[in-house]
Amino acid sequence: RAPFVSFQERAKLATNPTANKLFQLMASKKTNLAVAVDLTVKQEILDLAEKIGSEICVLKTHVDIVQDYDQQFIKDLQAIAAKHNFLIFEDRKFADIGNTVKYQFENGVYEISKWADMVTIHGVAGPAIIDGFRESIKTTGAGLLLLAQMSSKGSMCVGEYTNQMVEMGKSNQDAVMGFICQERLSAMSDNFVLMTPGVQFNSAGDSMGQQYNTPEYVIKEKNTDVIIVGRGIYKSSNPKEEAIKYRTASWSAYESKQ
Ligand code: S5P
Repeated sequence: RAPFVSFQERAKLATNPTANKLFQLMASKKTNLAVAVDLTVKQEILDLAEKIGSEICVLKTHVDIVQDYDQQFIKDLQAIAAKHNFLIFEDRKFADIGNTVKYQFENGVYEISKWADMVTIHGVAGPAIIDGFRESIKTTGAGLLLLAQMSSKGSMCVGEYTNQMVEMGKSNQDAVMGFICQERLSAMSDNFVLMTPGVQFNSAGDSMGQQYNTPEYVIKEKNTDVIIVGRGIYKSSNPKEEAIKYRTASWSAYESKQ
């Protein structure tokens, strides 16, 4: 396994401002738990964010599933993020040509570029997709997360495609803050944040292809940095208590690597 480098040290190596911010935040708040809040009513998202905000480093959204989305929702979410000190990750999975993703990022109903600290990107269209983000992230310092691997069954983000995504990140280190992946590959240098979805304590998967691993397995065995937990927390009858369990498990797994 690659030698252990602490989040404090990784912050110094970071080449993207949001990667730097997130490494520092994780080190000071002592949490490497990100929560995927895939709820469809804005008040439910805000209530959950308020409940679990103290436990997390990142809150991940899919704003296009929110039925009553408006700009006030974002203002409220940002206020909770500031109060509890976490970053906002819009999991938009942009995948088109540079010119189109520029519109999708900056315009439309959501105006994602105005508020997201980080967004996800697929590489199917080739590296020039990153040019669609350059102008607006120059002012906001937002980070791009490249989908190098996926958690779902039969994912085609494997092999040479995965290697190419890592190369795309390395050639665009100013804009790219890290990867969504299932394992640390030797080519993934320490300046990148590695975030892993498909995490749950007690489930093998769902009926639509999702596959799960435990926090310990992902952070310790697969050596990534951040776990992304969705249904394991937001579907729980006590999300706060559950978030504390995931936070504790993933933080001790991180500390055990020292
Ligand atoms: O490979 C991936 C990448 C992502 S970003 N697999 C995923 O599941 N995700 C996202 O992580 C997915 O869109 C969802 O928001 C979250 C996982 O949710 P859960 O309920 O299965 O934990």
